[in-house]
Amino acid sequence: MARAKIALIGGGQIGGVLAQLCALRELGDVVLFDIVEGLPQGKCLDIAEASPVDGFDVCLKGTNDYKDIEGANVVIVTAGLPRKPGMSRDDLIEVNSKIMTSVAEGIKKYAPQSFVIIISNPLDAMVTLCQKVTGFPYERVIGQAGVLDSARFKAFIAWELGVSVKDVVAMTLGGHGDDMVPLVRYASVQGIPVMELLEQKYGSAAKAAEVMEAMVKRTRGAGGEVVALLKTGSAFYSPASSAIAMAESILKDQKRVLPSCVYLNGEFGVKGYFVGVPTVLGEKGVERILQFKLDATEQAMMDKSVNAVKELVSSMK
Ligand code: A3D
Repeated sequence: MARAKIALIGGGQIGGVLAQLCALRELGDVVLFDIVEGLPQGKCLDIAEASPVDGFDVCLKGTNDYKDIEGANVVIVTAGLPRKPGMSRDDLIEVNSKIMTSVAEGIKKYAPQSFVIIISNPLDAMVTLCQKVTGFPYERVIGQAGVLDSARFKAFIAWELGVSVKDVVAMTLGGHGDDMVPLVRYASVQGIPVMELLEQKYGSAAKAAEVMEAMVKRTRGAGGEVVALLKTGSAFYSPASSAIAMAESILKDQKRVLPSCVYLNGEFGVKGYFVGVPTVLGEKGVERILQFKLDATEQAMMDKSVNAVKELVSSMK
């Protein structure tokens, strides 16, 4: 059976880690595209020369020609500028919209059957734009944000409670901005509510709420925390890992439940916008959106986050 083909558009910080993860996990052959000559070729050669050490059998090709992505099963897009300290994701909209338009045209022409996972910011707007330009069915154009935002939330909970990250279940909904919605009520350690464990640790509900509030705040600002430390760009290891989990679920038909930025047609009270919600990702792309009831506070936070997405999208027009 032929190996899957994964096209990575953007060979910068995230693109390079994506290529390496695809190779290490033998997810498929990799084509890394960038407009900068030599950059994708150099990164692919570098990763390929580690193959005898790491023991992976996949082909890696760096390119500046869209033709090379022909026949890709999955395309992951990171083309675009990242944030620098003091910038919001939304500040990137003008320049990254132009880049995304050209990228989407390339994907439409050379990989018309592919599943597309967007990482470029501002995420919710870039997914919207990519779907519009490609005209691909909604189940084939999705954005990575929720897997990472949820991973950050899970990591903070695990560190706070001194338990393995593997045993924490937690999720964020909404847009990939400061108004994202970390779901406290459903956060658990193997089903045991996190709030109950925090209350045991600190001896009062008030202190538990305070500690959780700090974790929610840190989750919302986690991207900015990394930007402030790096100074020259934004997070790249964790966004790459997150998109790989989505690609793997599609390529291997795992049907994992992963929060993804997808087109909503009435789900969670949202119609006509791409917003982060729990989805089942499998061989057909977005196979299902898992709906559940939000309480009044959660719904209010979701509405606020969705309004921010609407404003962002309308600023693109
Ligand atoms: P960076 O290292 O600058 O890589 C971007 C690459 O895009 C560069 O190599 C550019 O040469 C390339 N590029 C520019 N224009 C084009 C074009 N027209 N066609 C193809 N390639 C082009 O950035 P990065 O990898 O750190 O980040 C990439 C994007 O991901 C940025 O927009 C970030 O803001 C975004 N990002 C998203 C998340 C999410 O969780 C959603 C997290 C972190 C970063």
